[in-house]
Amino acid sequence: MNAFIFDLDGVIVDTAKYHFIAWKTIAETFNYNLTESQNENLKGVSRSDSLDLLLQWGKKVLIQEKKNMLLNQKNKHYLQLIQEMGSEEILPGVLNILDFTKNNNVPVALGSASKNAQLILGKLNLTPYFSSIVDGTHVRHSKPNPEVFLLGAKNLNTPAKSCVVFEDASAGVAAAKTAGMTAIGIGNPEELKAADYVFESLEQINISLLNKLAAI
Ligand code: B16
Ligand code: MG
Repeated sequence: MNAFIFDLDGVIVDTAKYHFIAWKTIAETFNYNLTESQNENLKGVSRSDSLDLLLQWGKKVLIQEKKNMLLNQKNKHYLQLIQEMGSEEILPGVLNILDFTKNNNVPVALGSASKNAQLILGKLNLTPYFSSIVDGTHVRHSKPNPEVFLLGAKNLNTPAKSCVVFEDASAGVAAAKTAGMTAIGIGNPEELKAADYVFESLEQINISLLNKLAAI
């Protein structure tokens, strides 16, 4: 039996739109106009690495104290934006796959860069599906480093080669492949070329592929 490891943002729920609003507001404080296409490059990237990228694009250098202030400001705004979020925001196909894991005893972990992952899973009423939640508060290195997925595999007592990762970011797919796992890319096949399979949405994954992926 294999184990499944899910990324959060972009796979289970589309929080990227809220991260975008919050980062755009921060960028405006140093007169940088963050576009939606630039925001694509922040997907799967940790909060502090995202700020460093924004500062680099805006050609701005700040001392750590000021950076910490902006990081707190960004997260406060983001938390306000997701306050009303509920299970209606779960992406199509997610519940079907999670029910499949429950009915077939497939071990499931979360592998997310977000420090708000536990809060978000709770808002979506999805926490009971996960035997292990590994998020930005548990790892030192962010994706493409495989740490987050390797820790998930360890918590599930499953060897890396028997783990299947569902990811929307190319850095996440790279992390899964470096870990020696099977990677399912969710999104644009051009951006997720390194994945073993790519689907536009989890909804497109049928039961025969689920059985194969879970090695049932
Ligand atoms: P937070 P994932 C990532 O989540 C997001 O894709 C990325 O845009 C965000 O900056 C990062 O989490 C950190 O989030 O500010 O909540 O700690 O895709 O790895 O689930
Ligand atoms: Mg993601």
